[in-house]
Amino acid sequence: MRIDVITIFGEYLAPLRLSLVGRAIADGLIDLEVHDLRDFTHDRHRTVDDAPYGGGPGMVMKPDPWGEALRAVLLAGDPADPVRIVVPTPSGQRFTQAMATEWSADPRLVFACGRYEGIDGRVVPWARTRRAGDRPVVVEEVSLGDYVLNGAEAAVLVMVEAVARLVPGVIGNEASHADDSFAPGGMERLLEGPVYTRPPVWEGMAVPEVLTSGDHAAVARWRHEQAVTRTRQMRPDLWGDRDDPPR
Ligand code: JEB
Repeated sequence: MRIDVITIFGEYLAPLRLSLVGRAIADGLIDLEVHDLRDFTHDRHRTVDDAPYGGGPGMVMKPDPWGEALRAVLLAGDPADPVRIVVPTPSGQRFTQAMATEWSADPRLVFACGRYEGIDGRVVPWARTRRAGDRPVVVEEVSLGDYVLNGAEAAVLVMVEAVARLVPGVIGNEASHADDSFAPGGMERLLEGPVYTRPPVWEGMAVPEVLTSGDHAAVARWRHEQAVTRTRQMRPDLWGDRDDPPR
């Protein structure tokens, strides 16, 4: 998978070269290309922002550098590959695990990182008129959640990590897949309960006895029970109006 990120703060993406995603990049499973939006300006000051039409506070990202950057990035890579452009914005659709799963099968993702009050409103509709090879480019405006960031870069760190761990061949991915589909937190839409490791007693607190019993069925039942309790308590929105069938 090739991932392009267009940003004025390339250094912000450096942590993606660490840990699991970093290994996937080093192994050639993911090709991460970070582009400086200012390289697509033509004035002495490499200007990417301007005052908003209609007035109001803050600045807006100019469409010109975005048009040039996106054109250049769409021309790069394998012309046979379809391209999905992701535009993080507080007014986008909520990013979900289902999106991460869908995107993890894509050959190309392009992240467009806005700053200031966002990107000129003509850029997304324009990008939807572009084609990659013979296919229309898919453009998705996506939000991490209902809180305000200063720009898209932190959101891109999150989205790339969520996607990269699902890319076939990424280390640690085989075992986690089982987790994602069956265990709490997966398709069942249950939160995970507490987890424990050694020592068996810490600060006077013992590990729940069932976990050291060797009774695998009892362990599975207990974990499910914990997951149900935790989900109803912390995330009634996930639990919805389900009842609690015995296991
Ligand atoms: C993403 C961003 C800004 C109003 C307009 C612009 C670009 N969950 C999220 N919160 N905030 C963002 C986000 C995501 N994804 C986000 C891109 C940009 C915020 N801003 C700042 C703040 N308020 C500019």
